[in-house]
Amino acid sequence: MTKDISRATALGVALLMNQAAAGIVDGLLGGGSSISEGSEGSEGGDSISPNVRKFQLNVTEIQTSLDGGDVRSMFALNGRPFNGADAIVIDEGDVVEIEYINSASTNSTMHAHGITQQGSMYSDGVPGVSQHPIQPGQNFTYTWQANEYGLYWLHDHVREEYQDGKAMPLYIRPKEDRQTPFHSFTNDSNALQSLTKQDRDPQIITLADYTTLNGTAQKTMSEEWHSELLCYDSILINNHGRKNCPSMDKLKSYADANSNALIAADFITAKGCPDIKQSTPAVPENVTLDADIWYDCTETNTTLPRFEFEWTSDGSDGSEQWGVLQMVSAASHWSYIVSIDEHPVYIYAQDGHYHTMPTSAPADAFEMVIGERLAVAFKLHTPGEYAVRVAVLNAPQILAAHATIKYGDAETVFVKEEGLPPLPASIPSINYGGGVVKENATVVESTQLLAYDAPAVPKPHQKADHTLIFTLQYDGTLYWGMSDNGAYVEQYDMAKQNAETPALFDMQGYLDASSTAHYPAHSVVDVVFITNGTTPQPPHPMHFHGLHRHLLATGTLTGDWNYTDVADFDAKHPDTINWINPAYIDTFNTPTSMPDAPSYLITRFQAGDAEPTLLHCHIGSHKAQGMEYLLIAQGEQPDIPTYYHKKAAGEL
Ligand SMILES: [Cu+2]
Repeated sequence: MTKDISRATALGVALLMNQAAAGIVDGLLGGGSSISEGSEGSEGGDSISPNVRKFQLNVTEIQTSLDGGDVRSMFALNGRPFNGADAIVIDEGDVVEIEYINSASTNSTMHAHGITQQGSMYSDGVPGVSQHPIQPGQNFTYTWQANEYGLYWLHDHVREEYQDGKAMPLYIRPKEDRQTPFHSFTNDSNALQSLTKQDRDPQIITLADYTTLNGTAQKTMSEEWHSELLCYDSILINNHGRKNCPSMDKLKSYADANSNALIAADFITAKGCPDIKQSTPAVPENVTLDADIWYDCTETNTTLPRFEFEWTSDGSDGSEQWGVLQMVSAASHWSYIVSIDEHPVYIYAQDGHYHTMPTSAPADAFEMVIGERLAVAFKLHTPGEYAVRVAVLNAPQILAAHATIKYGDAETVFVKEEGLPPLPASIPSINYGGGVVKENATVVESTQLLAYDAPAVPKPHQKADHTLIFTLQYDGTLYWGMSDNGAYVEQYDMAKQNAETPALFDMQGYLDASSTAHYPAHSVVDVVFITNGTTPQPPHPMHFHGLHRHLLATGTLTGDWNYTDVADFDAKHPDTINWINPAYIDTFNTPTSMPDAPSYLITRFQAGDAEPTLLHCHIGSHKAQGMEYLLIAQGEQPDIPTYYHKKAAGEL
């Protein structure tokens, strides 16, 4: 299967390169806010003559505010930060060409998060791995074939600047003959039709944490504070932010209920943040903490995003009507818990693949971690408007954002609580502190979904061809690392981003480099994450570039990881590993660890062709401090088009 995909991709690229050579590149730069697109090829493209979809993304710098607060510097894609949260929408099978034009003052790259890039790793957008950083005034054209479907996320991969505006969603509409899992929660023909239609043209929600400090300033300030930034201003929902300021009494009660040890009622600020001078011993006495960043809350009054759904009948004929939302977490730091008042959801896709729920019960709330994409379906029952709540989950900050869903033409009654926006008078399942308030609520975590159309797990109950045990560790207040050799805190050398020759163009030369592991192409590889150490650790959203992987098991250990390999673990803990239909994803959230309770998470996959791929924690500050590793599948590499060789050699 991998070989077929490679061939199709190579064909698509060859086609594209021929057209480029013939000067048929007709995508024009957008004058303002929209993406410019050119298109070529046959209708309903297939692997022989795919549609070629061309886009240009021009990066500039602007001054703006996305939450009604102070204006800050941001990057804009075609005139708007995050391209206004508007997605590039293509069809499964299309060849996509994205010309990334860097008109900003810092270098960058564009990674298509979740796209497997089999046979096209030269378009993975990782500095020092698949290309050089794109310098100001330069451009770079990414080309790949959409062999996947579902929701993805384009984002910069240099430093921490994706959070400053250089990111946006990308949606691949599934082929019409794709089997969907909708029948697992409804048999109603009207519902099935509507779900299929909405899945092809979904409403997309992008979530992100937002602050007036840009990524680079955050890093500089962190070193001065001896603490990461643990205090964001707002959560963006499709670029709409609102600075909320609940009463101190409320904030204190949420802090008490929050399980994170870094926040408590004794030292919470009006912004819902820890007063790190009291909570974190490493913070120097004499350091100045900016009041706007850590303490003072100034409520803003921006409008709430509203997502409307079709409501055509009064339901008296018994036919069902449903809503669908596709969501991506584009956050840089926090995990979220999400809930729609009075509308339990069936999560049916995760990281671009159809999945099913862990049990037959719908979720009153669900977790979303950085880089994760989820699709949710919910039954419409009583016309009206309902609050959508997004809260930071078990982190050292109390913060939430709101949107609404609406269907039918009933007039909405709004109620306003101190420091919050006027919200529909709907009944919540979660509160502002991320706590569950509905009785007997079902909450689904990111690691619990089951694959619906993934490939079978290779070598069930057997040892993989290659096992990598990664220890995720923490060193002091600021430094994170990971290693596959038991060494304490290996940190990825960020100077590699500017390496003379990116790894893709000298794989042999990188085999023995620091923060690098390798295995044979096409071999079955287990990656086990162990989170331990004397300091409690938060969950780490570990993201694999390249192929998706099966999530075999995750949990807490009573002692060290004392197993020779995953087959040994399986033998000693029968029925712990799901060999049948585990989640098939690209972002794996490791469980919280405590000093006496390390956590583990086991992944397996069958490697593709020879290629270098990155593995990293997606928390911006963890990645920036070195929580990153290079994985090399060794063997004969697929061909790389001349354009990318020339780019790597600095000849273009
Ligand atoms: Cu991390």
